[in-house]
Amino acid sequence: MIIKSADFICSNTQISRLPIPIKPEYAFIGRSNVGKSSLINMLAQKKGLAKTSQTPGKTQLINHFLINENWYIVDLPGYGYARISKSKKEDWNKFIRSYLDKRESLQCVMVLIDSRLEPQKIDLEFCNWLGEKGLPFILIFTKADKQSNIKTDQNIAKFRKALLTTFEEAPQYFVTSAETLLGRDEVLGFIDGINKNFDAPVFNEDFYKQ
Ligand SMILES: Nc1nc2c(ncn2[C@@H]2O[C@H](COP(=O)(O)OP(=O)(O)OP(=O)(O)O)[C@@H](O)[C@H]2O)c(=O)[nH]1
Ligand SMILES: [Mg+2]
Repeated sequence: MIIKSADFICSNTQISRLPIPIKPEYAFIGRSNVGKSSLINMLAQKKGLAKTSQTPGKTQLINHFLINENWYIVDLPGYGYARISKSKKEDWNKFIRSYLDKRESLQCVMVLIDSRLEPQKIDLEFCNWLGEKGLPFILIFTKADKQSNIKTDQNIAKFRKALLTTFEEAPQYFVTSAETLLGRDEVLGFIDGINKNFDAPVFNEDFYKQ
């Protein structure tokens, strides 16, 4: 897929204010600092489209980016950020989970996993929650430029093995680097395949006009 345009559309804390769900949408989610915003900028080939930071907790809203005037990338706040209060964490959980569960046009949840780490409980739990809800998801391993391919492959194998204790089949996955563009064509190709089969969902227009 060739990216001709990538535009920031809106940031939201209210689900009722999201863009009308008539275009296919892909949510990028994962632990704080895993590289969600960097990956989005890499896919779009537009530096600064999504705000990145060395300090975890940078993305705090549901951010919609329109690609090729045809589909949305959604940048979500990271989970597992230790330095926020328990009540804020619970707010995050409620808000993001209700977005993921209710968004009619959401095609696939892109779960980002740091390829440098052994399987993390919080990531496995999140995948299991998606599985329980029947939400389609894939894994995107990030920051592959930071260590050897052998190490990356080992961590991926461990993560997939851990998922197979609860899933019958391990989900599809991609290995990426925002620095080297590794995995860019593959992730965009995956999205393109889904977009081609997209039928605009039936939705309650009044809800989105409030
Ligand atoms: N070497 C390398 N660094 C990366 C890569 N992806 C992200 N980073 C760095 O990791 C840090 C966090 O990246 P972000 O993209 O802001 O992470 P995020 O998941 O959006 O973080 P929050 O919005 O805070 O949840 C930044 O310092 C990035 O430069 C990558 O593929 N390779
Ligand atoms: Mg971010």
